[in-house]
Amino acid sequence: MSIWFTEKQTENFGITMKINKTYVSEQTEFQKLDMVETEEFGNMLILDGMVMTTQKDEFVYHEMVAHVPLFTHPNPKNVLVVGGGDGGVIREVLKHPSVEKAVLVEIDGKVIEYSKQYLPEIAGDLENPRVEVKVDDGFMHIATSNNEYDVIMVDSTEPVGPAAKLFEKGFYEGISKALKEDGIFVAQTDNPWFTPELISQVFSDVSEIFPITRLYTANIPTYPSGLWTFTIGSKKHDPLEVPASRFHDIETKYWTPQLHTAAFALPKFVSDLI
Ligand code: AG3
Repeated sequence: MSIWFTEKQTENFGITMKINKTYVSEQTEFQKLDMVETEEFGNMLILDGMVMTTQKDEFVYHEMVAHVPLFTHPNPKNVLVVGGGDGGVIREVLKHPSVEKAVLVEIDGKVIEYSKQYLPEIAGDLENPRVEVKVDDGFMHIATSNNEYDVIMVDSTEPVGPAAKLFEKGFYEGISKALKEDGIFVAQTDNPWFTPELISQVFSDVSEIFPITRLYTANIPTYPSGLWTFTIGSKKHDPLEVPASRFHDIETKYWTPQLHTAAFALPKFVSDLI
């Protein structure tokens, strides 16, 4: 007998994977958390029935969330990750020597705990001395931060359940206040096939707050449609005008200096959304 997991990505469409083992299946204080071993993509974290990360393709998302804004900023020192309790974005952030302090604010301590146990190559850097982990509400953390961060990365789940308020305009206003005068933020903004309105809405909200607003994409096979988007809001530095000399050597599997720029070249039906 074999066991298969399906994420219903829409009412009528899904992605299905063969499951070898279930390590955890529990209702936390905030969401349903499953940690499983898949045959094709290694260990996988699922929240509320949605694929969050897998050992095989996690590098794409984590590198693209971290390196695009961090290379856009000339000297990022203080960095905040909202969500992202699996630690993948933090691992990438630490590859930037300018970063003195990276704060992770994750609402669900169980995500951190089980990621350390079952996704060690993703969560391993959460113990690094440059990292401060807070189990707390990211929305509240943003609301109480002023002029503190150079770069903020929003590594949230989908706009349902605990992350719904992380897609609202008021949250982006809070982010702007929490950023320094030349700060940059990035948020994962879902996919153009099944959630085109979300992309349009977020882009329009962010561009009312930030003078520079940009959308870029990456290919993530286990996420809905595989074509994922990220929205950048920046007060001063344009991700499309990064001097080549700023791209220092880092070890990556997806991000390259060429891709930093190329990721902003959008298919027509995607650029029509913004
Ligand atoms: N956060 C974004 C996951 C969104 C996936 N959506 C879905 N499967 N419907 C990923 C967290 C990785 N650190």
